[in-house]
Amino acid sequence: MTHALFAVAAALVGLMAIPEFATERADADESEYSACFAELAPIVNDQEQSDVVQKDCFDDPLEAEAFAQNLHSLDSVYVLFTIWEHSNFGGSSYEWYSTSSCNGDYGYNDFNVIGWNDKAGSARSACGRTVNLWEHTYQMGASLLINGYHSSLGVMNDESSSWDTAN
Ligand SMILES: [Ca+2]
Ligand SMILES: [Ca+2]
Repeated sequence: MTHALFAVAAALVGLMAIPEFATERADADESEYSACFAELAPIVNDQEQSDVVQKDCFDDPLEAEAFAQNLHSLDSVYVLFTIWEHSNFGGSSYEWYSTSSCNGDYGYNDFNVIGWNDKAGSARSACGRTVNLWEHTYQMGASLLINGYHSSLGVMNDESSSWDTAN
């Protein structure tokens, strides 16, 4: 093998090694990402929290975005409340919506159930609703009123454990 060919071969090995490493990293990050969309029924009578009518979760951001675009284009879908893992609406997300209307009482009592305890870093209420984001499960402890987009949660960052509609 000439020196020139050896150099080319060495360069190719180097080029092949780097993308492989990058792919492994991307896979590792991707497996931790999740975006969920859960349909809630309004709380009726003595119910403690909303029934979850259906839930769709994705670990691929592009699939999640495609699902969200379709979901949000439907006239019968009313997004209620969304939390994101990081500030500025970054990382994984969990969205709750209704298919009846923006009215009624809604809530979710325990973020442990969905792997979101003490995790959210930003939040958004929609449908003209104000939401209480609670420090503890079952609407206990301190609460932060969420009205529209909150790009950071201040003292409630990585502390929230439940939510319900405040008005
Ligand atoms: Ca967080
Ligand atoms: Ca908590």
